[in-house]
Order: sequence, then structure tokens, then C-alpha cells
Amino acid sequence: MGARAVTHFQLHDDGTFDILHGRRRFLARATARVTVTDSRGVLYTLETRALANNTTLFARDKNVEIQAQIVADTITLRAKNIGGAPIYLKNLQPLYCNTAAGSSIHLSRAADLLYLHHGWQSWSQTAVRAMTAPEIPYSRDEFFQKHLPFGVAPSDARTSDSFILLGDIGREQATLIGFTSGARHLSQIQCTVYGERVTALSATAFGDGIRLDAGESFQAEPLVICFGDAGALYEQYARRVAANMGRRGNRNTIQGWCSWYYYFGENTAEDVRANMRAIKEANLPLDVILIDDGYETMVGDWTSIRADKFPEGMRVIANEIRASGKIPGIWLAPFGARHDSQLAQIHPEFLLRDELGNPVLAWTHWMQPVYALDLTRPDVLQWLRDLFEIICGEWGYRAFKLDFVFAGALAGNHFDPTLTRAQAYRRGLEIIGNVIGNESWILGCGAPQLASVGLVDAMRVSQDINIFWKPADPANVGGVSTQHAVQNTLLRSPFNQKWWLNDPDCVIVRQYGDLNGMTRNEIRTLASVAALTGSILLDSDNLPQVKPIYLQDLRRVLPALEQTARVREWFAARDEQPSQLELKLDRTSWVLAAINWDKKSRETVIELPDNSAFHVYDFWRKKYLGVHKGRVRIARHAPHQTVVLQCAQVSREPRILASSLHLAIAPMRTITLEKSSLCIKIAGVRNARGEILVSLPPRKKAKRARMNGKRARFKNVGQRVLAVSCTVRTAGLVEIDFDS
Ligand code: 9PG
Repeated sequence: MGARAVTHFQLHDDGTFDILHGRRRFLARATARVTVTDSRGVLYTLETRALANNTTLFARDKNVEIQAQIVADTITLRAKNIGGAPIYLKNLQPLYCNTAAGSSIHLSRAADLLYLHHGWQSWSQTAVRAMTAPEIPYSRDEFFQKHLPFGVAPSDARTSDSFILLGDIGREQATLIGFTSGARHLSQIQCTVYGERVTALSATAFGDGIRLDAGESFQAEPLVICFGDAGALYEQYARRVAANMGRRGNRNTIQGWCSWYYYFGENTAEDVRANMRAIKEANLPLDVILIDDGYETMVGDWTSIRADKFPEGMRVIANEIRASGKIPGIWLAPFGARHDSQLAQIHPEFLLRDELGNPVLAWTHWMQPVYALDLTRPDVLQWLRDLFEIICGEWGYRAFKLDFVFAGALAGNHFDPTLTRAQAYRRGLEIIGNVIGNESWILGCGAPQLASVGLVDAMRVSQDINIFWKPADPANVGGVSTQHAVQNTLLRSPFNQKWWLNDPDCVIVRQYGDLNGMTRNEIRTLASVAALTGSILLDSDNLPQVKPIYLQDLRRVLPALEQTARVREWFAARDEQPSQLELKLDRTSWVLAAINWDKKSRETVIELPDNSAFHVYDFWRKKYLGVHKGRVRIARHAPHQTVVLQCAQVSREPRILASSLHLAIAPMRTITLEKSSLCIKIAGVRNARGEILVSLPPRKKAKRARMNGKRARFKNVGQRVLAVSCTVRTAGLVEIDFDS
């Protein structure tokens, strides 16, 4: 796969180093450096200047000693206060390469380069961008506060949070540079483009100005530089991060219902009950009932409940949810307090302050300013403990959507000046996780991605979906839209099942016009990408009102999958985001998906996984497309449509080839051949209706088909290919009798 560690370093006597990929020099004369403020308030940078031994570069002055340890494909930079007085750490840069200062960078011309820009938190845009295109951060809507933790980069800069993938247009050979943990600090990778070339490249671990007392040291997380196939590098990176940061939780998939994207906070306890009844009646395999924003009187005052919506309080409804066999879930934004909340008024000391002593604005919640809490304060942590004792212990909630949590990682004058923003943030999450225990789970949302690994069970990896495909303001790169949500979900798919369970945000399946302005194709694109890349699937409809035929779209992607499809090409085109996914189900079958991002119909070619002949089934259209070799041509790929193909290699063995019951046919894969019949056991889907496609052994013809003992309809759709209609309540047995 070419993702092997073929990186090597050459260290020089003058404290610089080169990075090579095999024999190709990637960077020459780079340094590692640390920027500090000394005790007299002077800000300066110290760069590695000498070789300490085979693997270590260093530099020292009267205040600081810095050491860059270079082992295999990683650089680990450490700063130690060797003076007598405190110093303040602005940042550590394990990699700093600037052609204006004598380094060289061997990358293609900027016009030929693409990079994967990874956004800071759940809702921050993640996109493949052209190196020549200026990164114009959207300037309205508190965009900076929410998405740019270190402000606006200069106009010639191209940035990415925590890690970057760099590649040439049309090639999948790429370079990955990234920090392999986010526990100690936030971080960013930055390229500078001048004219035709990338003229600088750096990796920064932010010290946030923390105090380093005499004798103390601070170590940046290891920075990895590696080369290979883009997708393989990305996955390998995700795996390394997980190895360093661990993983919380013991669930493989989660499926549920969430109140937000139909009611937008206006739901009452009655609405929750009505949806629970609908789930039961329709026998939908949704087991978490998540009450989203809107039950509380104000952000910050979580135990003060809107009596007009939940007159019996939150404990009673949790009990009802549990009594109906479901898991009660609740939304909170625990690291913020509205300006006029009880919390902010009784405990103004809980609020994080800026240099001037003013509370730090975290976000504006439906027009009201919300301030950030200072998570380095013991009394704030105690308040969090008490709060979650109530909500988990007394009320009985077991699923927690912790939202807007980037508020816990904002810049400010922390009570404890020795903790970075990432460390402060992690304290908050850690406390909550400890209080609720392993039986309950955390879904992070509005959450810094890398800094959360190991502390959440599940993570929103996208902006909010919306009732429209397009953002209202097309210039807003983070604008709320299903299109942007799907894009982030796709581009962050390698995190799924490694860092946490990816939450692609809710799916909605309701008909056009019922608070939905999306076409069926758009709805199905959302469902397809969510199902193929995320192990959480939450529906957010007013279920009692959804017509059965639309509910079918939801059933067909339930349950969520443990596997994750991989993005096929990251750097195929300059002007379009990646568009194809591939999921290998077993040795001989695959699910392939292709998205048409365009607003026009077009032809799409989907390459088959190898050169053998494949039976191909169009899942959404429920249509057997015959046997194909090499590729499948979709002549009319509609705007924003995702075509999902189930592909099975042609063979002599009788096989399950495809099914309209579930997108990944994974739940039903046992088939046994008897002398005069074929038996197929179906499990894992509930209340599903559709067809399964089966190939018969050579020279056999079907005479009769039965579904759970009753006669079932079938038709020959191809040579020795049979489509059998079936209805499955909880499990089923399909039998096909042969002629003679
Ligand atoms: C509840 C919602 C839902 C949703 C969350 C989050 O930037 N913004 O103004 C902004 C507002 C709301 C928002 C995200 C961003 O949605 O993602 O699922 O829980 O809060 O208020």
C-alpha cells in the first residue's frame, strides 16, 4: 500500500536536518524551534543549532534548553526552563522550514498541489483545497471564534488543524505531516505559498503562553512525517493517534432518534412520547432517544427546566424512555453559561476571563451571548461533577450529547496558568466521563477533534445537516447545509472506529415539503454517506408523520455498520471534493458508492475492485444491472445523487449477491446448499421488505421459493440469478427449491 515508514532523516552539525523519502529529498536544512517570553517580557525564538548525538539536535541559552529527538519517522521536541525564573511558552515547532532562511522544499509547483485542510472542531470545514487558492476564512457569524482557534492566518498561508495531507493533482502518492496526539496542546500545520512555490512549511504545537517554572519542561507531542498512498497514510495516522490516546467506550454501533432536526428545540415531552410510540409501532431498531436542546431554561442552568415543554421534569421522561426499553439521552453544552444565567450570576468567578478581565465570549446561542467556563478551576470541576451526578445518577440519562464543547478550549487567562487550552479542555471531559462511568456514553459535538480522542465514545465529525442541500449563503464555507455536512463526514471517515464512533449527524427521511427542502436523491446521499462511514445512525424526523414508503429509506440503512468504507481518491481533481467510497464486505463482495456533487446530471464511471466479472446491483433503484467487468457506467447520474452499487464476483458457488433490505447486506450472509434446495438465513434487519438476489449453482433452476415457510415470489433477473421477494420482521429463512 506504500504507507510504510520510508521516511528518514539526516541530521547536520549545525542543528539543521533533512527529510528524505527513500532517496528523494523532501526538505533540506529544516530546524526545530521554540518561542518563549522570558521573565522580562521579551518574546524570542530559539532554534536547534547543534547535534547532541545521532538522533538529537539541541540549542541552549540562559533561559531555555531545547531538544529535538528524531526517531524513525517522528520528531519530538522538548523545552526545558534552565534559568532561575519562570518563562512562558508561546509555541514549539518540531518542524520549521523556510526557504528565505536557507531551507529548501521539494514539492511540486503550487499550481499542481492539493492539500487536505482539516478543520479544528466538529463543525469546522474539512476540504481538499488547491494550494494556490487563498484560504479566505468567512468573516461573519463569529466564524473566527468558532473555527479559527489561533485567528486568521496570513493571506499566503494554507493551514490545517493537527495534520495535513499534501498531494499532486491526479496522483494518490502523498505526504502526511501530523501530531500523533492532541493531549498536551492544540496544533496546526502551515504552508506558505509565494508565487509558484511553497516557500515555507511548519508544524506548530501551541503553548498558549503557559508558565514554565525553573527546572520544568514541556514536551510537544510527536510529529510524524510520512509518505505513501493518501488513504493509507490517513488511516495509519488515525491508528497511531489512537495508540497514543486510547479509546473510550465499548459500543460497536449506536442507533437512535434525536429531537433536533424536526423540532429545533420546540419539542415537548408529548412529542418525545409520540415518536417513541411510532418507533415501537414501526418496529424501528432505534434504541437511543436523545432529547436535544430546548428543555432547559438557559445554557448554564441545566437543572432549570422549561415547564411548558416538560411539565413533569426530565426524570419522569427518562423513566418512560427506559420503561419502553430504550436508552435515555440528553443534550447539554456544559462548558458555557449564558450571560444572564443563574450560573453566571451566582458564580461569575467560574467564567474564563481575557487579559482585561472580561468574560470570554464562547458563542451566541440563538442570539444570546454565552461565556466560556474556566475548566482549570477546581470549583468549576466540582460543579460539573455535581451536575452530572444529578443528570446521570438522579435523572437516569445514559447518553450525553456534549455540545459546543470547544468553549472549554478557548484562549484566556486561566486560573491555572500552567495548563494549555487542550489540557484544560480535557480535564472537563475527563471529569464528566468519570462521573457517568462506562455504562453511559458521550457524544462530542462542536468539539476540537484531536484533543478529544480517548475521552468521548462518539464524535460529530460534521457541520449540522439542514433541511436544504445548499447553504443559504454560498460564500460561507462553514454554512449550515447538508452538502457541507456530507463533505465533512466523508473526509473524516478514517477516524471511525479508531478514535471513536463517527457521528455523521442525523439523517432525515421525511417527504419533501414536511420541513424538508431536499430531493429524495439528496436525502439518500445523506443516508448513504452516513451509513457507509459512521457507526452512529440517528434519525431526526417527526416519525408519526412520516409515510411508510419514506420510512423504508431509514430501514434500509439500519442497523449502523461497524465497518467503514474508504474514500477511493483524495486528490483526483482540483475543483471537486472526493466522491467515491468503497467498502469490502468479504473476499468477493463490495459496496461501491459515487456521489454527484454537481447540480447537473452527468455520466459517472465507477471502477470495479478488480478485473474479474461482477454481478452489480443498484441498491437504491433496486435494480440488477447484470454482469460487468472493469467498470460500471452510470449514464445519468442525477444532481446530488449517490449511486450505491452492491457488487459480487461471479462464481460457481451459490451466493447472496445483493439485497435491497440493507445497504451493506452484511446482516444476512449465511447460505447453505442442500441437495435440492438453497437456504438463506436472514438476521440483523427488522421489519424489512424487499428482495435478495441469489446466484444458483450451475445447471440448477428454481422451482419454488419460500419465506418462513410461506410461498414467496421470485423472478429470474439474470443467468442463474434469482431475485426473491421477502418480508422480515425480526429474522427469516428463505428456501429455494430446485427443479428435478
Ligand atoms: C442545538 C444544536 C443541535 C445540533 C448541534 C448544534 O454556529 N452556530 O450558530 C451553530 C448553532 C447550532 C449548532 C451548531 C452551530 O447546532 O450541532 O446538532 O444539537 O446545537 O442547539
